[in-house]
Amino acid sequence: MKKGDNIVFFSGKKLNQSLVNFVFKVIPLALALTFTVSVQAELILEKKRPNVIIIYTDDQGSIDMNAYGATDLVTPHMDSLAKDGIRFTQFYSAAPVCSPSRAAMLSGKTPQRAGVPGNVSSMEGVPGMPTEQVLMPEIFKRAGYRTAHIGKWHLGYTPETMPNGQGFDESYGHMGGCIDNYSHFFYWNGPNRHDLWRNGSEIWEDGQYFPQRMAEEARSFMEKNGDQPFFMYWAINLPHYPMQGISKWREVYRDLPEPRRQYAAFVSTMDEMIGSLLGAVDDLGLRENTIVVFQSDHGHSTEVRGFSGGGSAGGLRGAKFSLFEGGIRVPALIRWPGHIPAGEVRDQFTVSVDWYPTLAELCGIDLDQMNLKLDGKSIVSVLNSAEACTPHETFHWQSGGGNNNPQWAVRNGSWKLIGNPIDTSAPGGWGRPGKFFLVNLAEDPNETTDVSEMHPNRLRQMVQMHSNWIDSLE
Ligand SMILES: [Ca+2]
Repeated sequence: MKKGDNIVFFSGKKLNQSLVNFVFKVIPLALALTFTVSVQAELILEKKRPNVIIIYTDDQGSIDMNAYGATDLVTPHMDSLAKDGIRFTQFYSAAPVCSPSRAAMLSGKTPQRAGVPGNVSSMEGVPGMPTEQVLMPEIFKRAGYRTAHIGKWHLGYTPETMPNGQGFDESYGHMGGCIDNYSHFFYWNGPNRHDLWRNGSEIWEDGQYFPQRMAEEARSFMEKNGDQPFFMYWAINLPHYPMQGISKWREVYRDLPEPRRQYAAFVSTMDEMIGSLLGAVDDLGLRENTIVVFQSDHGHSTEVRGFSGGGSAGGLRGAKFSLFEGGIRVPALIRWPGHIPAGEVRDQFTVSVDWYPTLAELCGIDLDQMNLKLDGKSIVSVLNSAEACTPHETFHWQSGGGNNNPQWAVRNGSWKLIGNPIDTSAPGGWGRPGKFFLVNLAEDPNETTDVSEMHPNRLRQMVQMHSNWIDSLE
């Protein structure tokens, strides 16, 4: 029944009894039925809305998974996501370090526009991600989802910038950059302090293995919320140092050389925890109606706390902190059985900021009226076809250094220019190879040779692109 029908009936001057009956009995009944049907339809629609799980790993190298080419690691559960979903080969993090990478993914904006250009403090009482940003959990919450943060945060350590202040209904984990996985004390510098929280209150779980606890929390959240669509951000703090893999995996890798041995044990421990989560998804009958996204926050670490690097970017140059490919090109996967292709590979240029509009589109959440000004673009067309165009002709990065010669990069098509490059994978210590590093990735994917002197016009053009982008931020 159309809305206008009522007006026609009520505007009639002579109403006979059957018409009166129709107006006062049939219409209300029809309206009531319509209402019931539409409410039921809404409930059904709501039930059918897919759940979202984002598994965001920490300092996992570009190829540290069998599906990406590692031959010395055991990673069946991560590989299963590639087998049952889509694997990306040119997927970038928006930053080569923890906080800005997370801020960009959760806000759909470059770290500069999200207000988190560098790592935020791991000290209680210091704010992080500006609260005026509308994060992905906030838009899912508005759409009727139950939202959870599990694991690492590293985006602010004040009540309003901790997860419950930024759109998460539930939060379990640590607020700073890294912890010891048994004592849950901050593991970077002193003063040594405890860092484990549930919904904004400090909790103590002395001696309990944090990776296992995260997997249990994830299962328990899904058990409680299986009837309502949920959005879960599992910021798993592995394989970030300290390297604390379980003894079973340390034994498996005992013959690998250091530091790969300890890193490998931690990667397989992480894989086992991911397997536990995926098992819970299956046990609860949620497999078909749950989108699982997987991504590393940036490249592997070559810091001394990680034994100067057990991770691998394969042939790619660079690591964590570097804008060479090994710092920002990351393993990334998405699975949604029956809805997106299984076992396929996508080579298009895609970026972590794309998850926000992509997941919103897949879940039927309309962002058009929200004036969000995202840098991310929906990659639903890329999911559907290996032939679809990349939505990013150009993307920009800037990292570290403040206003004093920060490292920056711009990729335009297959060309990439890095300004003030830092090579954190250089043998013998971190290197600074010149002022500019220009490369055509189609010809030199491992960024072996700077060709800026051979292509002065392109160099000039791309420096200008960067400068225009910086101007656009102000
Ligand atoms: Ca990290």
